[in-house]
Amino acid sequence: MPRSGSTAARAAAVGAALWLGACDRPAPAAAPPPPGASASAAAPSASASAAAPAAEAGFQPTVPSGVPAPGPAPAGMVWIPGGEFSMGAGDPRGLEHGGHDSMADARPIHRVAVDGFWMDATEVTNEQFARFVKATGYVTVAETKPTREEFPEAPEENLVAGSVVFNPTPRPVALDSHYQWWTYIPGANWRHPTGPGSDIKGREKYPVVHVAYEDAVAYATWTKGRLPTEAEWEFAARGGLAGKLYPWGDELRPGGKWMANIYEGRFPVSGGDEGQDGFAGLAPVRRYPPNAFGLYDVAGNAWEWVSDWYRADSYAALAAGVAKNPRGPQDSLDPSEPGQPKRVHRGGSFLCVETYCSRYMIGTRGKGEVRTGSNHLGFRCVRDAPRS
Ligand SMILES: [Ca+2]
Ligand SMILES: [Cu+2]
Repeated sequence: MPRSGSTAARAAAVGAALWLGACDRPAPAAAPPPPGASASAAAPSASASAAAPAAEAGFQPTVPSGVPAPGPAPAGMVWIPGGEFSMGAGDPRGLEHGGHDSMADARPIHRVAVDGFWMDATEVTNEQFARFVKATGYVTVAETKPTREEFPEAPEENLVAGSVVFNPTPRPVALDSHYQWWTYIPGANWRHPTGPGSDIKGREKYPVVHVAYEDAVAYATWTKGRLPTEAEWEFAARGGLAGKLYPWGDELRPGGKWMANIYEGRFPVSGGDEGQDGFAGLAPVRRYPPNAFGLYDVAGNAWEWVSDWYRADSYAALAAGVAKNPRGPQDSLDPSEPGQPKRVHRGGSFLCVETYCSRYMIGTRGKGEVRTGSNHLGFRCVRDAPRS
């Protein structure tokens, strides 16, 4: 059965649907599909899984450019030298902690070259985002009343500003419908991560969440930066290693040490997140070791928007040769929800767990509808080096 990667959506505002999120997979064919889902997308794809390549097949060495940093690092950023690398993920099923998803959208593994750039060492934090809002008066999508134009069929009472929040289930459930643990909460937004009763006092160093794609772009533009492309993100996250499952190597817990904030325990049950990695729920940035480029939390904690449109088949177009600074496809197509414009999410989150979603693995891909934020989705920015 195909499974999608990414978080549930804002259309829940209208009581119509909750788009699949970065970690979520479509319901089995027997269950009523969300509006807009195509029947073919829910059909089993046994042949695809049987043909899936072995996990490490197709990776060739990473060749960093060797281009030194062009100057002192902008505040909070690290230099990513660029170079050539193999992008994508093998089929992790059968591997320890590999989960149940073939990750077919991350193949073929293909060769990519990217130029060097500066990148935020961490996900953008609440304190950073607050500075932006203070300086500009910017209002995020989640803080804005959904319009009649956007949701022509919605009952008036459902047109209320809010966002999608992970809401643990009271008891164990079958992992067949994301509606069970994602809820559209009126009043949830970056200042109120789990709803009106919550705030970000004491959470200054936590990643900002509940940002839509356009919110992330607005922030990035204000900092004179931009969002990374998917290829830049993956080159950076791999830290110069080639074909590894994680930013640090092939073991989830090298020497027993936790390297990322993911989910341990029974998903998605209330109290199920055991927090063995140090955190149940979101963590402040910089609590786990950085990768070799100095980037923190590129696996786990919060998903990150990147600038590419999501298509399940976008890597197929890059199978031959070396793609130079690829910027992704011209349009979006998630076969599970073909009507929804989606951009790619990367890195996984504190909710990733092998029983449901193993996208803490570095080459894997998530995606989300562009106007939908959630409390496990953030971003980081990059900045181009001055042309020499
Ligand atoms: Ca955790
Ligand atoms: Cu996940």
